[in-house]
Amino acid sequence: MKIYKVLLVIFSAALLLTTTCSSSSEASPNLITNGTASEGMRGWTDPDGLWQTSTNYDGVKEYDSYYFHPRGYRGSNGTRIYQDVNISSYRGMVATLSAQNRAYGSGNDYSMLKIEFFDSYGSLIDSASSAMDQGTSTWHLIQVSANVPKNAVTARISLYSFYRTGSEANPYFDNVSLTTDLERVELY
Ligand SMILES: [Ca+2]
Ligand SMILES: [Ca+2]
Repeated sequence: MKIYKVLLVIFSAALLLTTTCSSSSEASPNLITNGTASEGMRGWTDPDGLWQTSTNYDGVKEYDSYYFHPRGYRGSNGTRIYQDVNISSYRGMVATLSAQNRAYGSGNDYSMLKIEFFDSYGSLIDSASSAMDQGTSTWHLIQVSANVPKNAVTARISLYSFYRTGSEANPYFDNVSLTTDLERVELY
């Protein structure tokens, strides 16, 4: 009789564990508005007024139809577009920001992704940046992961472009994604 009780306890524990894991470890949907550039600049703030969407700018072929890029920028401090995402439902989870990225040519201009977390007072409480991507002329994934702080309300998502060479800065971005999960996504 006792063995049944033990088995029942083990079975119940296993069931509870399975239920807990399957319900809470699911990644969130993509929290970015218009990450595909299919709706122009909708959802994005462009403080420098330099960014646009194109499909074949200066012969740069698309990744998936329209992409984001700055035009005519040559400053050394970088230009960015950003959007604010409500992250309050995902505190304590790992947020992963990713995008397809390329430059005009190899060794060309630099790209970077950044996540900034703000609390309910609008104060910056944490941030994380991807490695500065040294441009290649082929589309590839760049990404950064960060833990969502306990008191985070807003995640500000930025696509950065840094000028290095030529007549303008030429990083291109497409398929921007922000998802959250309990586990850190392996960086590669
Ligand atoms: Ca696109
Ligand atoms: Ca350039």
